[in-house]
Amino acid sequence: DAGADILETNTFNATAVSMADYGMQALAYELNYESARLARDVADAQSLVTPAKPRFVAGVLGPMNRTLSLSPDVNDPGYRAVHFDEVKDAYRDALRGLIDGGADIILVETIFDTLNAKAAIFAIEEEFDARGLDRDHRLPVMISGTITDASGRTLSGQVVEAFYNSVRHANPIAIGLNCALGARELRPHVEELARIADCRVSAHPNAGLPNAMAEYDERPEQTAAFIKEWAAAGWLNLTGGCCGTTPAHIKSIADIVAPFAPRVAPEIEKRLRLSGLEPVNIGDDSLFVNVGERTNVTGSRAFAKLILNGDYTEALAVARQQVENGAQVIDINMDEAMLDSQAAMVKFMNLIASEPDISRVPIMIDSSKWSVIEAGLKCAQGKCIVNSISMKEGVAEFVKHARLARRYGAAVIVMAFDEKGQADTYARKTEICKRSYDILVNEVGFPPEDIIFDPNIFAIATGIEEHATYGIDFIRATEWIRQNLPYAKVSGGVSNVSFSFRGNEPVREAIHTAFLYHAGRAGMTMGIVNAGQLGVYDEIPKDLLERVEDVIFNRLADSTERLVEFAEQFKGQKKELTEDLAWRSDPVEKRLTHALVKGITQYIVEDTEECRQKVAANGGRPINVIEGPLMDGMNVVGDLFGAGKMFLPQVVKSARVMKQAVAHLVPFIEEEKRLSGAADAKAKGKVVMATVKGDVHDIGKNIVGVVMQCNNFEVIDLGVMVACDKILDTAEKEGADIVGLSGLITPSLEEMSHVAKEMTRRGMTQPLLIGGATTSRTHTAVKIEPHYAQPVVWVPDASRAVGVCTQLLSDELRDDYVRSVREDYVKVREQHANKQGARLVTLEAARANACATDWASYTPPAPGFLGVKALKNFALEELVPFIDWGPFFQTWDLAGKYPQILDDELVGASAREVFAHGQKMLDQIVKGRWLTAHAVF
Ligand code: THG
Repeated sequence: DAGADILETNTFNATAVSMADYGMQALAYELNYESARLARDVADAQSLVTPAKPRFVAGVLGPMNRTLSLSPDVNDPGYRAVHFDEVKDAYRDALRGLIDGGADIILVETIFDTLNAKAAIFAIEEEFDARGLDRDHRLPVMISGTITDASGRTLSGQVVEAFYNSVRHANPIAIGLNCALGARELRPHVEELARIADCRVSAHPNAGLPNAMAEYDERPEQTAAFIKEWAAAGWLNLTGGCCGTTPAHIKSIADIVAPFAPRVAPEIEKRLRLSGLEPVNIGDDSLFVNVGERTNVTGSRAFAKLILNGDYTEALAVARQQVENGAQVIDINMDEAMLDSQAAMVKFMNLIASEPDISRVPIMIDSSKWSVIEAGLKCAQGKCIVNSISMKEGVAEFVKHARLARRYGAAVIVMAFDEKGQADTYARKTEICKRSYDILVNEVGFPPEDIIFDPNIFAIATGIEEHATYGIDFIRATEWIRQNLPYAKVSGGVSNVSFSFRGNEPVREAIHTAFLYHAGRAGMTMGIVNAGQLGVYDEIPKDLLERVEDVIFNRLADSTERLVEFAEQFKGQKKELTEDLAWRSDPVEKRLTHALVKGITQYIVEDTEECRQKVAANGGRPINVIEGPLMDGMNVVGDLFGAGKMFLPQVVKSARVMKQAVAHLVPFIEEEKRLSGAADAKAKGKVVMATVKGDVHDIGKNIVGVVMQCNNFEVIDLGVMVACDKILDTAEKEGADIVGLSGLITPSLEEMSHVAKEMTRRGMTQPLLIGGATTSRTHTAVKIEPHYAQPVVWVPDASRAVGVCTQLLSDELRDDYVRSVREDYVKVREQHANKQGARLVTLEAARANACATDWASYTPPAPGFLGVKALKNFALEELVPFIDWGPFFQTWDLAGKYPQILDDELVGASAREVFAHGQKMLDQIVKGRWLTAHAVF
């Protein structure tokens, strides 16, 4: 009725993975089937009414409550709560229901982790195949991601273009964005999609952000006004509404965009479009792309040793150095006889996913075993390169691997191998590449720009006659491929070429540099290289260069002998490895901040210890290190996150560094307690806390736990997804003094109200604390506190937890504090009720209600005087009663966090005192900012 062309099924979380929380996984198919059928009936009925405007059903596959790219455990970044195949199977089951129920379109939406979406795409391809739906009969697929951070990235850290590169293989009829922060914030990202997408572009935003009561205030005409601009700019083909939008919103949107022509997709150049967290697009105008070779157990003894010893922290440092040294892609290879290669690949890939400065770049998954490659592909949200496929086991295997690579959304390296073996001459190299190309492009339908040929770089200057032409044959084959196989790229393992000079690093470097210079000019797109060990062609000593090039081009009969002899003088020289360690000479406080911002754990224990000693030397206590420099560092992280300059995976890393620093200090804090005899004394109080049922978010809660323990509270943390009974049983059994509830998602608000009611029913007496990103003072006052007669307190962030608990458990402070909170909440409820009375009306209604004036029959009174009148000699105190402080306190959010300011301290205070107090409070808020980032979780 509102004018929508497409109806979405209400199946957002109807997958076995999500429904398992409720023991309803077996119902996933049925939920999808019935939902699609319902929408089908409505759409068909409406289509009969308006035959000129047929209505369609979009079967929705939502994002799930478990995510493949992020670890839910801060202490174990390699852990995953769910696996690719599980996610894929769950989507497939849901999809069957949607298709059987009559969906016209499959819509994968609200994607915050691209890897989940890739599993959905895989399931879609599988199901279409299973139903024998060929290219002309498959249902159209729409893909829609969501940008959740001010940083303009998905929750799992991808920028919009990287996201698009990761899902383009679905051949969607439309790519879009939905949900999240609302239309206002979405604008630049829709614009970006409109610029880069070669399919249609869609956007269905939320009605802005919810208010404190989890309700949406944005009115239909406001949402529509934003969308109108996008339609007018020619960015949109489809639009609509997500959370908080109503039929009235859909009507406003449909009406407002009706006059505008749909976007016309621009001509998008065929490029090899890869991605990590960021896109890497490689075309003819691109510079040579360095692929880091060091994360290869067969290519680096050092890396092999780290992996075999299970030292993954240092192994990650190798990957990071590759990126720092200029690798734009990293090659990962775990093929080693003494290793469970598949397990090592999965572990390393998952760890890399938690390292934003590594996973920024695309990954080349290198293995001679297909199963290892496939296991690696299941861990990457970005668009990877498979290294490699070839015809060595026949055409059937080659085609099968190519199809699978495509289904995972990866580009491929094709080695110049066939059933007879590896191509070693120019003729064999070109013949095999041509044959592979034709099969891939014509039979498999593989995009030619995603094919990267490797015409085999073999060692030169080996002294074996047949090897003399290896260098020049590779370069000539490269030239031929680039001229004859449109859009295909060329790569190679560069360090192979110099194997016969192993141990002579300067000469190897010169060979690599010269070889790359010439191969690059011939059209070599990328190379697997030691990124930190490439020189500058012009800086190779001329005499050495001449001998190197003699070998590469096979110019003289004795090229090899001449180079070998000349190379002798460079033996044993080593090149210094440089890592940027300038920050290590900064003062310790600055180093801590640097480590927190950059997420570097390497020196955190030694720096924390140095800081602890420094603080101790000045008479301070170990806790001061946490409350001072570490909190300051986290302030910086919070500020950067707030400003969109850091994104979630980076902040998670910071939290991990913070955790290690705190872990180092805890024994010192305990020792201090023991020495002061405090350990014998009773802990300040016992707090039972949990993330409520239905919610898995716990970073903020974990930080509250650490801070509380540092302050001598005993904390029993029940973890996440904790049922009400378990929380309250534990609180009773343990004789807890306080119960704390945490939650991030909106449904948790209701669960918290439920817990409050249960506490009343059980006749409990413990104060109840409420915290987490969607909780608010208003919600607590209006929806929770009325259900429980004992103290209920909203705790805005972890820095307040200690203060609140101390006051609640102190014999002297408790009564006053509880009274002030209560009075405050009464006031909040009154304000809220008043607001409810004054419901917003439509613009038309407001205009109709305009004040009718009658100027004709009105005679204004003459003013008492004319001109300027100066009021002088007023004391500030005299003015204070006339100032409305409300806006001041609201603007700075002082009223919520410091209710006592309004109530007690400043009654009768002078203006100067009010300002001084305000200044102090602002200071604390600024200091407290570090926690807002965590509260977001
Ligand atoms: N084509 C494709 N993939 C490949 C290769 C290729 N992957 C592996 C390899 N070849 C490319 N990678 C390397 C990595 C390291 C070295 C050579 C090639 C190397 N390593 C030193 C050595 O063996 O002397 C190791 C020294 C050390 O232990 O640090 O040279 O051709 N598609």
